[in-house]
Amino acid sequence: MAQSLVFLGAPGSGKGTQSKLLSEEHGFKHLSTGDLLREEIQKKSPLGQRVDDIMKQGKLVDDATVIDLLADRFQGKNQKYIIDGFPRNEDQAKLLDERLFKGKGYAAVFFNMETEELVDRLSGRITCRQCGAVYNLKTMPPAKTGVCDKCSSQDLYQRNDDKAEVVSERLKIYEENIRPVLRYYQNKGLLTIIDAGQETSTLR
Ligand code: G5P
Ligand code: MG
Repeated sequence: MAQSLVFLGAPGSGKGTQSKLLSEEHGFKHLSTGDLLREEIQKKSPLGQRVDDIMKQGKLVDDATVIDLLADRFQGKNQKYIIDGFPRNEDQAKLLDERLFKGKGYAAVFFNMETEELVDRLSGRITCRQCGAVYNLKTMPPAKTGVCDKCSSQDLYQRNDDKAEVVSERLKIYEENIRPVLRYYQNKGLLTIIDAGQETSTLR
């Protein structure tokens, strides 16, 4: 199978933005566990109703639910993937290897950056509800205010977990869990660390 990528990093570190750029240019299939969960909430599916409150509070959804959601989108062994937002803890890293990447080549990329700037980025993020394009009101606004550059929808919204109090909970949970995940990939020789505190196009 072609080499897939696992994107690790704090909320707001640019995982989604870089996933979209790389998928468009290099043929990866982008699977964001956050996006998949938000789709379920938007559809008001039983799973969506179950996770809505958990996500509003910035807490993690249980491992089994998220790996099942991801496994449902895996299609065939010749596709290369960017897995964005999974794993969040060591158990999830093991599940990914056992269930989806068994014997397959991949690399883990850690988006490293300072917390202060993350809060600033998240407070300015807006997302298109129709196509998922991500903007930043301060640094990367759409060309026409309130209109998506990609699909012309006027449905640009602020995620409800980007409120200041929820962002601090998300960052706390991230800090509590990230080290064992990095160690897991470092021990396997699969970890690359990038400086995510720069302007957008650098990873490309
Ligand atoms: P998500 O949806 O995975 P997070 O918290 O991991 O949420 P988030 O917030 O989506 O990550 P990101 O994708 O890393 O951040 O960042 P982004 O959207 O690309 O960029 C953020 C902002 O910065 C944007 O405004 C963008 O324009 C700007 N920006 C991007 N790159 C740059 C740059 O290079 N320079 C500058 N200056 N700006 C830039 O997860 C949400 C929830 O879902 C559940 C949890 O409840 C979680 O809280 N969940 C899981 N639960 C359990 N297990 C899992 N594996 C789960 N995955 C999701
Ligand atoms: Mg994201």
